[in-house]
Amino acid sequence: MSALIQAVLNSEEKSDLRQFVSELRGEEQRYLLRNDILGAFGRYCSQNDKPASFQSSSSLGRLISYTQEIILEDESLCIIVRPNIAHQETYRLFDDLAIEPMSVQELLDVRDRFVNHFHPNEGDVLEIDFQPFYDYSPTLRDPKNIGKGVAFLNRFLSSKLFQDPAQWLEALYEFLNLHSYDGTQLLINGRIKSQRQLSDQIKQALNFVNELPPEQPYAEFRFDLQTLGFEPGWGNTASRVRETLEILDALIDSPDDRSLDAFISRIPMIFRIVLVSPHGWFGQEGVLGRPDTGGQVVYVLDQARSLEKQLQEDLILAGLDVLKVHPKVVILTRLIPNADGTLCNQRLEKVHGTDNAWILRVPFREFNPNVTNHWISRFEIWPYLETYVIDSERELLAEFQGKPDLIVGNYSDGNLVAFLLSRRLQVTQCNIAHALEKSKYLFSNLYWQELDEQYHFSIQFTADLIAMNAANFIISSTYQEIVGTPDSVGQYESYACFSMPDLYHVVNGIELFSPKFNVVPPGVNESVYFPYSRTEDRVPANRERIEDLLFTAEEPEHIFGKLDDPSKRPLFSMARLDRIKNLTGLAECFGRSPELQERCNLILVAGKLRREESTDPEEISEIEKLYGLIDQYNLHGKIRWLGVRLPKGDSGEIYRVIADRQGIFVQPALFEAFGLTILEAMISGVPTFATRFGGPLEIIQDRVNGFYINPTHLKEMAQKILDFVSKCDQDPRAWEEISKRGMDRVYSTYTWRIHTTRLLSLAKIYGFWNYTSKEKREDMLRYLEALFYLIYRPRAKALLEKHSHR
Ligand code: UDP
Ligand code: LCN
Repeated sequence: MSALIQAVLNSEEKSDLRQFVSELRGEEQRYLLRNDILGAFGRYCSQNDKPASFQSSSSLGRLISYTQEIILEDESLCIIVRPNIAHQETYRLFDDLAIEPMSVQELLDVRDRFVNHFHPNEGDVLEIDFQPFYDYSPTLRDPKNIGKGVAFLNRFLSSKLFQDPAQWLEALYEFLNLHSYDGTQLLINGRIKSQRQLSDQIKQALNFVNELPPEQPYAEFRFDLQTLGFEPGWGNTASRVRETLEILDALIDSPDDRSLDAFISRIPMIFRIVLVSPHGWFGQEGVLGRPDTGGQVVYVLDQARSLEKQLQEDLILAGLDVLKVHPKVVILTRLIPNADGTLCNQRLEKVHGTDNAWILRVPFREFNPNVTNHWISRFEIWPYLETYVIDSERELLAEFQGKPDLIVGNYSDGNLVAFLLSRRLQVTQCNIAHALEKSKYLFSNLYWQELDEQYHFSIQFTADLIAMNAANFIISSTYQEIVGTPDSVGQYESYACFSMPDLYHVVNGIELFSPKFNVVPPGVNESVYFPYSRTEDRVPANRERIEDLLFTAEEPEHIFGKLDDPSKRPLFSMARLDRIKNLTGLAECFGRSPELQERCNLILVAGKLRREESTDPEEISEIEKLYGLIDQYNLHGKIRWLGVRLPKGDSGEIYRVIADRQGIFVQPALFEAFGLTILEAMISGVPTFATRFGGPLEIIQDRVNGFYINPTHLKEMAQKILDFVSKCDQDPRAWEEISKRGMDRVYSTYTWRIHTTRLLSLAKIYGFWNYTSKEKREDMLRYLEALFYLIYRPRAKALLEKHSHR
């Protein structure tokens, strides 16, 4: 029984609990979420003249603050408490305050009953449970270590493996034997015939390289090493080869997890990488800001560039230039025949600024050309993915002239494709969620039947469950993406247990304590986004053009609004016109605050200006809402709204121009998984106010290098911005200080170099453990395939049938 509940029941606060419950019963709402619960308790406290300390620190107050949900039923209520991160308990509380714990199954039945989808006399629904598959793999204990999976895995598995030296040496020997590039053997050759010989030969090789000048290039002693049994891959100079051999020697004689990590991270195992991102407009120009096309495209392109560079550097360091190795990164996306002026109908496109990174576009099979010739929303593309995998596999094998070494999926569709491809090709699978849709839409699972017509969540959530469990490893941008914060549930956590009424119950959807999770945040393209103060790297003509575009140019085709006083401090925001991005909330906050309007102009770069130009229902409704707010609060003369697609360079200069005018960036999303615009604004030197719901909570440290805002409290949000503006008006150093600290934050923590070094090391280490521990995952993978064929596929087929009538 929860200590929190026990404390209330054992004290005089028991009567408060009784009264609070009876007041809840008097209200109409039967399903209360955390905000509703806190609101109701606040009202209870003020109506009953409770001191502030009661609300915050009484036993009942603490219980309430940990309560995520309350569902009221006729005879009792169901209370879901989350006393710790990633840990949830459910109780049934009767009116006489008798209390009993509830099982996950009972909770899911209650939820179904709430939406009138509980039919006990018609049999049970399918229960999906992954727990048995995780029972025999290691799990972390302490929630604070969630997201640091690889360090744990290394410690755990190596301690097991090192206990049996003979097995360990055999595993190491076999692993070293595995590596080759285009048919050329790497690391060790047939002259080393056993693990015992390996150890002897290493000592001989060390004696040999110890005699060489440290900087002597590998090419000059390659064949001497070959005679001793060593092929390329140990280093590019005598000193590098020596270091690598020494680490291996230590690993053989006295193994420990750190040297294992260091050794695996430096050996060449990865040459060809696929980054899968099927949906949206994936391109390098003219695509950003369209529905579904935002940060993910920016992320994957920057990641591809950075990975290619890192692979090149690593392979040179490993001495592989003697073999003329050319690492290759392929971004696999969808070819869209009707490309609306973009290059999305081009099969192959080189990624700018790289030697060998490419966008490979494979079309969906035609089915109904009225659909498949055009952009298809991410919510609708499910029917096309299975055949897309078959076609893509063929194209990838041709493109690489062989198999890739790593497949990285992006978002629900890309992760599903990565799963199917990895399964066919037997390659390590990494997942990146970017944003899991489930927690973005309130009650998206419970009301899936009502929402399915528009969103098809029944397919998407099934795909998510399959892909996240199949992945060898998952990288997340933040810790809270996995398990949330003390008071909010994480995105992955929301898959742990949920009901899809009439379809299935998920009693254990993902093991959050699995070492497969690793937090590896993205970076920002530093040649596009850099501090406004680096004037030597800025082009004055561009700056003037962007100033004109933002504040004065009259282009009714793309720009709405003429500023009465363009010299006022700009409040700037840039985002897709999604409901969740909540630019309309920012406009309303501005509209309701005459003081803000007095001191600032609002500048928005977002979506399109005309509803007729959009095919996306959410975008259309946001366009209408924005015009409505401009009229309602008479914001004419105080707002500019640019419906433009900016070339990449311009989008960097925009932030810098805002910084030149000591402006502010506001990111008002109702929820933001990560938020690349926040990094872009901060690195440019623009003080940033960002939503406290989601990733920004980890990027920004409130009042140190930026500010949190609560976009559901418009008055408080306006006040927080206003306070800062007033402070800066009095003393411009206040602006400069936050501006500088924002830049420092990004440079110290969010760079692509940090990201890719980490990603490649993870890929190698998980690859090593998958091979060495011969992890038995086949049972889980078979179960996942069953879900794919029995749930995913028929639903995707039904959607295809609907598409055939369009
Ligand atoms: N972006 C843009 N033009 C727009 C809207 C967005 O160039 O009209 C870019 C923005 O600079 C950022 C990305 O799209 O690089 C949006 O990424 P973020 O992570 O902030 O949000 P997402 O759109 O992925 O939800
Ligand atoms: C998707 C989102 O919604 C953003 O929050 C992220 O920044 C972006 O993807 C890149 O991961």
